[in-house]
Amino acid sequence: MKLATQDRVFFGDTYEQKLTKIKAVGFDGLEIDGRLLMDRFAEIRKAVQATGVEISSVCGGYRGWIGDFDAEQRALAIRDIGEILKYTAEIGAAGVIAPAAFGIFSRKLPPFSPPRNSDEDREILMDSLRQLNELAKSAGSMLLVEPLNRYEDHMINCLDDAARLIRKGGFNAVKVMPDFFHMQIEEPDISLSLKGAADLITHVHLADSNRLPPGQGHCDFRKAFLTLKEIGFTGYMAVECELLPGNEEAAYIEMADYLRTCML
Ligand code: LER
Ligand code: MN
Repeated sequence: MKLATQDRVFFGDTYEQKLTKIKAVGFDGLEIDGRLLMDRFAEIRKAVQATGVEISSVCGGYRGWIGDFDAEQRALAIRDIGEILKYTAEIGAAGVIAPAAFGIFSRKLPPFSPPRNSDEDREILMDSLRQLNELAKSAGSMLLVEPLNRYEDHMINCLDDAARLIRKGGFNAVKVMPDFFHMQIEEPDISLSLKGAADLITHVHLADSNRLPPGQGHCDFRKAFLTLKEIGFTGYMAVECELLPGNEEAAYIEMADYLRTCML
């Protein structure tokens, strides 16, 4: 298992600066925005070669959502992700992360009833996943479906929601991407859920139960990392968290050290 991080202001401006700092702070890889990956591809590839720090994964940087209510926005999401997947394959990252949708509807907040019923949601998602499975296959990469908590998405909240769709469609180039923050809210037993989706997990997001840096909430990372080892997970775990006030860089180094002790 390897540690990655999303970008931070204190990593610097150029990708050579960023990747050099990321290594010094204690990470092996960078999770990058898809738009930036495409716009600065030559610079990023050179920085990867110069530093040995990898691009672990790609998150965001496309328009719309794969489960968007708006047909045009959904088509844009599929088209943009299809393009990003080519660069993702070329740089050797695990895949492009995509929730069903982020922040378009929650069944737990007013007006409570979404404009589409669950059957229609499922049909739409299956159609998007079918198209993206083909695009990922031809690019030589993968789509990583991220379940979000009930306040951020109403379609895919648990690992099993994503796994069932992927298995039903037989989508070999689509995987499940667990995020520890969302799992603390949605999964009854994180280790059991990780085991249930074991064959589909190639990348994970790390944050504590309150979205703060790992170590600042009540997530049992030691137990979860043992489970990930048990299921044979060898991919990247990318930190996606809010920052603590104060010396952000020092706190980040401390967090990376903490994560490494949890991995022992
Ligand atoms: C949003 O809460 C989140 O976890 C992101 O990774 C969405 O892709
Ligand atoms: Mn996430």
